[in-house]
Amino acid sequence: KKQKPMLLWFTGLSGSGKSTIADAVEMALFERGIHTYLLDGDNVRKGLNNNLSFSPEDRTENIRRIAEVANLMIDAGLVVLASFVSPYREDRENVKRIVGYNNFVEVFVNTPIEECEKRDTKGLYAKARAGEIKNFTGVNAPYEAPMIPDIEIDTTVVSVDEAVLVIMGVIAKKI
Ligand code: GGZ
Repeated sequence: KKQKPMLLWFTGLSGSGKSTIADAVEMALFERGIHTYLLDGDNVRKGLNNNLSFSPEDRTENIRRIAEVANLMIDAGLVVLASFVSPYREDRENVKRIVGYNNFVEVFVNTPIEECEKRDTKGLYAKARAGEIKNFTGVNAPYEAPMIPDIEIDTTVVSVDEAVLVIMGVIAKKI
């Protein structure tokens, strides 16, 4: 059976668990023989977008380029997973417009900032609190939560495995 290409967009704070869940969903899709590509900060901000900062303008450009790349991958027939803070509602709306509303699933990883900050896997919250990083989302830069995400996950309530089941359930109907 031919797979339906689409974009699964994970948005949320640094440390919310976006990439962990996206990785796990990608594995579950792989097990079903579905061809995927995962876009995240590690493979995008180090290459294609290595000239972009975390200013509002550069974040908008970051997300725009990612949407255009995802759109090409959708053309190639892939299920694309994208894991980015993407803090601006307008930028996420633009992603939907670029790839087409029917190809877009928004997953809001809504882990409370207290938990993200407690994890602080990269020590970035501590640096931001110390004033060493300006424009850090949730500390001194805004995060505009989705109003009506397709899926919402709080990792203090739901395990990674449970999150995968929820997401697979939603996309199984579309794929
Ligand atoms: C937010 C930052 C910042 C600032 C560096 N604000 O936990 P991480 O480390 O791996 O994920 C964060 C990542 C965010 O990059 P994105 O491309 O997803 O951001 S956006 O969608 O807003 O363009 C964090 C790290 O980069 N990081 N500085 N100031 N996150």
